[in-house]
Amino acid sequence: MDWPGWPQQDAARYRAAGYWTGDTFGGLLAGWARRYGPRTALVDGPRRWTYAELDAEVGRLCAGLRRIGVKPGDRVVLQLPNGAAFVCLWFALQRLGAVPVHAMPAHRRAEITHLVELSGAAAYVIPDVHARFDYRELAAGLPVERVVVVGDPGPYGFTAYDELAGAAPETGAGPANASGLALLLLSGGTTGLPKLIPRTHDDYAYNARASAEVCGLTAESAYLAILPIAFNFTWACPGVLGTFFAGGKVVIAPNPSPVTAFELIERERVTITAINPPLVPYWLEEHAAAKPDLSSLRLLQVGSARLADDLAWRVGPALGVRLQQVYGMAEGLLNYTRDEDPDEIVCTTQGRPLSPADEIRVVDEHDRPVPDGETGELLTRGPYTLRGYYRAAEHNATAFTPDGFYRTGDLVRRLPSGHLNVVGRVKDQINRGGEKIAATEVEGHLLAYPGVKGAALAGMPDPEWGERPVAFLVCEGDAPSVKEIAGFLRDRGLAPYKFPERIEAVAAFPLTPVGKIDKKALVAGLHP
Ligand code: J2J
Repeated sequence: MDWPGWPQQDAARYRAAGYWTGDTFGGLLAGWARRYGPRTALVDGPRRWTYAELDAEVGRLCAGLRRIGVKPGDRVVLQLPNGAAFVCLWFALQRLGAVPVHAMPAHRRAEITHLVELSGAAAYVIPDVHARFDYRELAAGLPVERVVVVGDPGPYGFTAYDELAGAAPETGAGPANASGLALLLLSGGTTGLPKLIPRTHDDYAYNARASAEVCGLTAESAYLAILPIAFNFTWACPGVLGTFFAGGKVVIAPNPSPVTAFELIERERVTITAINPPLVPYWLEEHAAAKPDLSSLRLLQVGSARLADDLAWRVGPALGVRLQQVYGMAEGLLNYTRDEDPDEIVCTTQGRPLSPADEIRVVDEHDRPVPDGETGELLTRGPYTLRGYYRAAEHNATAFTPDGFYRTGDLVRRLPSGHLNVVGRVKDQINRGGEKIAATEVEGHLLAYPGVKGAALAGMPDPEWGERPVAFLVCEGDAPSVKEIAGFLRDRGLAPYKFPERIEAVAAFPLTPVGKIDKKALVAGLHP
């Protein structure tokens, strides 16, 4: 078995409670096209699609994918920047019964090779060139049978996206197994190589639908996709999918600049969008300078890393919009502050669980519950939180409790109201303004550098990003520079956001009482 699903009893409970509806995404899109047909579903630059047009485009792409040999059950790695093609292809794969694997545009050869191999991908979808990077060159060296290029396919014999869309449309819902695999998300990771998160139609549809309800989405809503569209937050919390559930309009931002965002908010009368904490000061600055009309914007979601309380307090008064803090994870559990919460809660907590069926435990290092208000690791179980990673049996044995709770690795405090405060983390991960870096993954690469005998990657506090990666190295001879390490890691095909931004040579590593590298002590010893 590739991944452990929910035990029968829990699945039955989630169905009986109406959380799981038995709908697949292929069927959902067909239903939305019937219900919302002439309404605008998607806006990308000058191009617009009604729900009926989106459904037809998806049908053509589905037929095109089948023609090049993609079959039901196949995994297909999607690595596309924000654009309508991601939306259309994602649903075309659903209609076919194939499984999109969400990669990020920033990923490079090391990450994509791993994703392709781990998922056994039958195809890989890329742009031609984006942000000055030629994805076709990356694709040319990969062990994958089919490559689809949005744009110019180049000289490699790849398939052009435009060629796919030329086929006669396949209509209908597609395969009907809602408890089957619908997509694979990439985990932020803590150990070794990144893990894949299996999400089913039942659980992911609930994730998006319940999020849309909590955020008050209606057919009049317009969601602006600013963060990467493949990110769980942007895609389904409530994001693109939640907006479609409500019959609203999705507007694509081609880049994360506040200038672009403000233009689109004004032009399309956007009502809701989501950003990460590092963008908040840019929004405040640009808003003060340009005084855009944000009167349509009802809700500004901020999440993926800790938002400082003082910034949170400034959002409402400065921008005239309601803030919502979101503490979520691709593994499942989502926490939102609510419309009815007092400002104090909205500005100082990271929300409370989405579902009445989300089970929360805050525990000490022996998995014993701690009282409300005290700090402990958050464990969780529920109708949209995974029970095991994809093809990772060994890792699953320790990443979950025996009774199926996922160990988030986050340190939280729970208030009597049920709201959570994220105060730290026990997992070996760096959160660079929302971008997750698994320390051991990078350390593995650093150890391959000539003369490096020991490597420890840690997060150093940073006013702009929350934290930035710093590498502590034990070296034979001189330590390499930041630039030398960057060149080395680039050659090894690692995504640049993971590169250490500072190198510290150390003679030896301080150890914790249990004999692990004491990264806290290393960071504490940094001179500014
Ligand atoms: C502190 N840490 C946070 C927050 C996430 C919505 C929002 C975010 C993600 C996401 C997501 C945080 N304050 N507000 O998928 O749908 C850290 C925690 C968490 C990890 C998950 C969504 N919001 N975090 O960020 O899978 O450490 O998902 O466990 O990328 O981000 O990262 P990821």
